[in-house]
Amino acid sequence: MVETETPNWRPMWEILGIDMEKHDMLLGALPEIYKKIYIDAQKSRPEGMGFFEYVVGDIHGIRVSELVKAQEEGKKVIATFCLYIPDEIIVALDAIGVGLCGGTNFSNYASEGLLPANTCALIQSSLGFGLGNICPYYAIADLIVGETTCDGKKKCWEILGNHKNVYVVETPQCKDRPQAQVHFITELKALVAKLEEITGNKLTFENLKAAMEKIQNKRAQIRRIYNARMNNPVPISGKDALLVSQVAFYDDPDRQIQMVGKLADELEQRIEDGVGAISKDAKRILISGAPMAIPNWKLHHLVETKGAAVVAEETCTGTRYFESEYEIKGDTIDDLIEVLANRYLRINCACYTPNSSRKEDIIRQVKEYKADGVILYTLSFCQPYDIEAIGLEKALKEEGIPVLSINTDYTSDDEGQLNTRIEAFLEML
Ligand code: BJ8
Repeated sequence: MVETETPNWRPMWEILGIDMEKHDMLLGALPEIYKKIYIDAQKSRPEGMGFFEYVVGDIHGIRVSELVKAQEEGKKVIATFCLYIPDEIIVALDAIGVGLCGGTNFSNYASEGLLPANTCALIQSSLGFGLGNICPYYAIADLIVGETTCDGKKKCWEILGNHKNVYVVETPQCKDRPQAQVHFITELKALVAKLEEITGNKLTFENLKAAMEKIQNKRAQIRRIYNARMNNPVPISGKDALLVSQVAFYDDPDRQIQMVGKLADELEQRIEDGVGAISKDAKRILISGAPMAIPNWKLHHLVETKGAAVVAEETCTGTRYFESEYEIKGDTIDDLIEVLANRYLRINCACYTPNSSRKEDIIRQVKEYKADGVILYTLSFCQPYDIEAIGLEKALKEEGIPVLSINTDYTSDDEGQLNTRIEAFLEML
């Protein structure tokens, strides 16, 4: 992790009501994990990763201080958990969006007794961060926006709502139906009304259009990183690309446009110069499945320490975040909201039925990223992704695509077994 002098953030955390003892433990452990995974295990990293390293190195500091300052100036902080909640609406209303999610089991102690043991790691972790007062992004949020995707999350909002200001968007279940579009538009308008009430600002055609342009630009920069990953040798490791995506969820969109854009420039130059982050002969792996919230770097680390390269992620912390571009067209707010609804309903998530386009996305991406094999990644006790993985494994094999299914959690208990299975899979490719 970059050794830079960081200001003393303790007074800020104390004002936010952070449990300092637990927080010290959390931040105390992170640099070592980061060093092992990112510094010691990698060579030939792009220089542009320095910025992302700095952001992670001060994960609860500088960005939180920006949010505190923005709140003092009257802005609101809106926290979300799912790609289905449009950033565009939050930005248009001059609020700040932060993606909240838990990628470590460190926080699970705080959700113990509130969730059954057979709850997915992501929900256990997220709820623990929220209730344990160890995440300043939770502490500072003026509103937490949930959604009705999987059952575990639905129940999580009820528990969280006893302690925080929570609003739930009802995402439709059969997203391909015409009535789902009508319903989602109604829900998005209700979200607009809620956010107008919280922010005191009014949605206009102009501010929504400007926000859509900004968010599309942010996504376009991330797409450039992914486009670069289609090359051989791959100019950036999967681990580093994952970090870029994870940071994108909570950093300032304008800064992201600039810094991700700068990194993309560097990667494009690396391609021209034939510089790779991982050997040209490395096996190329596409990972598909559940999102990987920061600091969940487990699977990428296991794959890349075996000499392979993760070249893309068909996940919400991967391609689902930036694919489904849209044309900004229309003359009214309603027109723009319809464009947004159609775009978001195209995100292929296992919580919806049917979700057959996900298979098509994976097959297309295997070709685009020239992947030698696919790893289907599911979190233990996540039924939607688990069930889809069975059908996808069969379907991909029928297409002649080598596939490995991995079901895991945030612990390191299964690393020995996973190492053996991943090694065998890579040898077979
Ligand atoms: S659009 S993937 S961000 S819902 S792993 S909590 S599904 S039990 S996260 Fe997601 Fe939106 Fe879909 Fe993307 Fe439930 Fe499964 Fe846990 Fe999950």
